[in-house]
Amino acid sequence: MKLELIQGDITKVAADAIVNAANSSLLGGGGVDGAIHRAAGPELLDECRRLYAQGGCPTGQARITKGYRLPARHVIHTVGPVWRGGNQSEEATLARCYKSVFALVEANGLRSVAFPSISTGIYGFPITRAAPIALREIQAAFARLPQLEKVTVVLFSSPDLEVYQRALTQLSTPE
Ligand code: AR6
Repeated sequence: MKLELIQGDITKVAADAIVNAANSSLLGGGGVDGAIHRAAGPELLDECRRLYAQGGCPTGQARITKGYRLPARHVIHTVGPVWRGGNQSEEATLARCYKSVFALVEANGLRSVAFPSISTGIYGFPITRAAPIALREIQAAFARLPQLEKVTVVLFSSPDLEVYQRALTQLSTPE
């Protein structure tokens, strides 16, 4: 089992699946969602339109599509919480996103998955609070899923990467 934290562009990552930080329409948007749709090509939007017709993806849930022109075989779309100050169960909802993604990883027999930092861009979730939630859920998935070989967290900026690296150190050496 292997967890990697890297800085980069998730659309370049070859994995069984990359995760998209989408909105509940699944019809595209800005941030990593826009980048994934641009790189995957219009066939991704066609498949997402069919999911939209079936209700899209409520916050905290996840849906899987093919990866089309991406190096990744699949895209797992999840919808993170919008940060509203921290008293609207945002932390539990963010944890639920990771659990929903790993449920699809399990159901589809995937062995490698790459995540962006869900909710910490346009949705405004403080990254220092999101990082330990993400890392804890990833560690729980490794403990639960024997099929899982590699999880990569792809941070877009070097300050974001440092936040995740610090959070990982703190999780492994709690005071
Ligand atoms: N690779 C990796 N990470 C990226 C990339 C990339 N190519 N591009 C951006 N990020 P955001 P959210 C980082 O805003 O907060 C969309 O409009 C970014 O720096 O993409 O969950 C959706 O349609 C940040 O750290 O997602 C929704 O409406 C992280 O990805 C809404 O934004 C997440 O930022 C979702 O907002």
